[in-house]
Amino acid sequence: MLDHLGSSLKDALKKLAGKTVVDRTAVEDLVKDLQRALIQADVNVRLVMQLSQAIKTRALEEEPPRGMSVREHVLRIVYQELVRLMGSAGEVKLGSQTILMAGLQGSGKTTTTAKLARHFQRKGLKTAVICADTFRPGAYDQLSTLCSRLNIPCFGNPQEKDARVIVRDGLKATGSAEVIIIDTQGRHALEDDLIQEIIDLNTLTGATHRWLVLDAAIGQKASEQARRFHEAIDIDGVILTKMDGTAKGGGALSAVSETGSGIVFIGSGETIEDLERFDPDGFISRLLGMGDLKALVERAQQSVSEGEIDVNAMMRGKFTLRDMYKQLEAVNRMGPLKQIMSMMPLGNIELPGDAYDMTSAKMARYRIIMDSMTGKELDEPSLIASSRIHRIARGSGSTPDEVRELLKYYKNMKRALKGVRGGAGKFNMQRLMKKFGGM
Ligand SMILES: Nc1nc2c(ncn2[C@@H]2O[C@H](COP(=O)(O)OP(=O)(O)OP(=O)(O)O)[C@@H](O)[C@H]2O)c(=O)[nH]1
Ligand SMILES: [Mg+2]
Repeated sequence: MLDHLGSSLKDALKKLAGKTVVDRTAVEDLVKDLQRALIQADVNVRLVMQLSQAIKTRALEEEPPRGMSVREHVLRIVYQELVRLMGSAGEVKLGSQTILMAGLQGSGKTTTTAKLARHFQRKGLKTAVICADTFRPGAYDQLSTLCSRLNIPCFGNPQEKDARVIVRDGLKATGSAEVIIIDTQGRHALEDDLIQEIIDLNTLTGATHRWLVLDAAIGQKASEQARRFHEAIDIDGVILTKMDGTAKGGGALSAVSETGSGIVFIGSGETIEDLERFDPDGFISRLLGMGDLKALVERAQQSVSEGEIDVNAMMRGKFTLRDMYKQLEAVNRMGPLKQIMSMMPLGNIELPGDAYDMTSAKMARYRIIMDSMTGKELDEPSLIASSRIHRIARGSGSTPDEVRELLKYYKNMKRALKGVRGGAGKFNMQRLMKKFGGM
């Protein structure tokens, strides 16, 4: 996500870290580097100027808090101002609500509607969706296919040409749901009848939230869209999609300031699970390579609660074949390992290269092999000597070499995960926080 911006910001900070004294020239250099990085990422120039002015003034005028070096002081200011640039996170409550989705064609409304439904369903809320898109052929099928996989009711009527009628009927049909999400049509450009329709739907539903879905790749044009939709229906939250695929999310990021509302979620991939609650602190920490422990822990907890994987135990250093088995199963749910690991503090862990690009075929193979192991072997992999390897190979219809390969993969994983632990053999929170806070 915004890899290029991340690495140029990191470079700018590294440069500062390498300087013997942090004086006016050093601050000015840093500010110039930051400006260049942000403008390249398509962040609105006016915002960049505001930000760099604020950093410069604060860095040169504010006294560093006691016990903090000038360098740390400047880094902290950069961090704080970048967080401020993102705006605060938009509010998401866990209660009864109706959410109206707005956005241009292809921005990701339908996908995000399903992702959101999944999000609220996970939180234990009874959720339903309405397809009010009468423009796109197959709109109802697209949404209802996504929803049926999740067992989420989806109301629609492909024969009806008036979205207002569909929504009126839909509200009746989905009345018992706590969360109702309404997917609407998109057009190439902002046409007046599209705007009028969304105004009508807003009035009709008395929507609790009006969320604007913006494709992160559209750059500066995002501002105009955001402004038009905001004027029409008073947007109170923005969802940035396709943050996984773009180098220039800065344009969309800047557009958020047009609505005066915060970013509520970020879409970071095509699967239903690729939706993250936006958190400005975490977002900037990650961008700057400080890792975002919070997001990791949240994600990890989510999967634990579904009986999947205990990342905390893993971090305490306990990692058996059984854990690996669960881990392989959880990878699908949690997203690619690489993405999970990018949320961890920088430099804390180095996974073996092949851990990242394990194919799903191989993952399935490994699971079959592990299915032929006994419970005891899964819990105590050291038991698995040559004769057991042959037995497992026979039982799973694989070769002894394949079993050895799996064991080798396991050992590599285990060794790599040890890197996360502190010196005392326990997961050392203090050390981690020091790394985290000390940048
Ligand atoms: N990589 C990536 N792709 C996404 C994301 N969100 C949506 N997409 C893809 O973007 C394309 C368009 O998504 P839709 O959800 O159909 O967009 P829409 O706004 O409903 O489009 P219309 O109904 O035609 O207005 C699809 O191929 C999605 O899979 C995301 O966060 N990351
Ligand atoms: Mg759609």
